[in-house]
Amino acid sequence: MNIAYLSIGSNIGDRLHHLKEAVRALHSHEGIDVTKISSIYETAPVGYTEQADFLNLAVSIATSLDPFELLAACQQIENGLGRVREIRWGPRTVDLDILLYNNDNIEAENLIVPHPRMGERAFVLVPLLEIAPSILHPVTGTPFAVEAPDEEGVLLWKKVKEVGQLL
Ligand code: A4P
Ligand code: MG
Repeated sequence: MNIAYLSIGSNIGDRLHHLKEAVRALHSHEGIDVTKISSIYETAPVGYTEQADFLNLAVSIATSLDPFELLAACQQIENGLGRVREIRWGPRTVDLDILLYNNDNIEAENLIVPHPRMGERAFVLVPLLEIAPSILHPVTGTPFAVEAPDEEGVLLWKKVKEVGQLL
């Protein structure tokens, strides 16, 4: 079994509903078990800033899927929840990114793992470190550090303690 960490975000419509639907869809996939879930954070948009605040969370999964199958499953879930790709880094009903997959270092055209921008994004790291506080970067072997998360606009929005709360 493989262990992967995913980041999930939404900033359109009923954001909590979209996160729940994404977690449910992951969990109901026969090759995926959602094993840990972070609290939900409200986060200021990064990259393209003329858009609404996001809700973000992180999950840990146990999966029999290889990384490319997992990417396809994530994209299927995004599409199923009505995601339309218009602006890069722009508004989205739901976005599922693969942060880490075991200790793999993948540099394919359609998949880069560890996620290339995760180390500098508090909206990714604050939820991730909540469920995996001692995790190390698979390539550098160093811990991930969040600098001044509050100043980067990441606020606890809903405390979540177990996966069942979002199913
Ligand atoms: N891709 C490559 N590596 C991966 C990976 N590890 N996980 C490819 C998932 N996808 C990966 O992604 C574009 C392409 O990335 C995919 O076709 C896939 O083959 P996308 O989801 O279609 O587009 P995107 O999400 O707009 O682009 P990207 O580059 O994934 O954006 P980011 O870096 O994920 O940023 N601000 C806040 N506060 N919260 C957010 O959640 N999200 C973004 C998106 C920007 N600002 C945000 C947030
Ligand atoms: Mg994405």
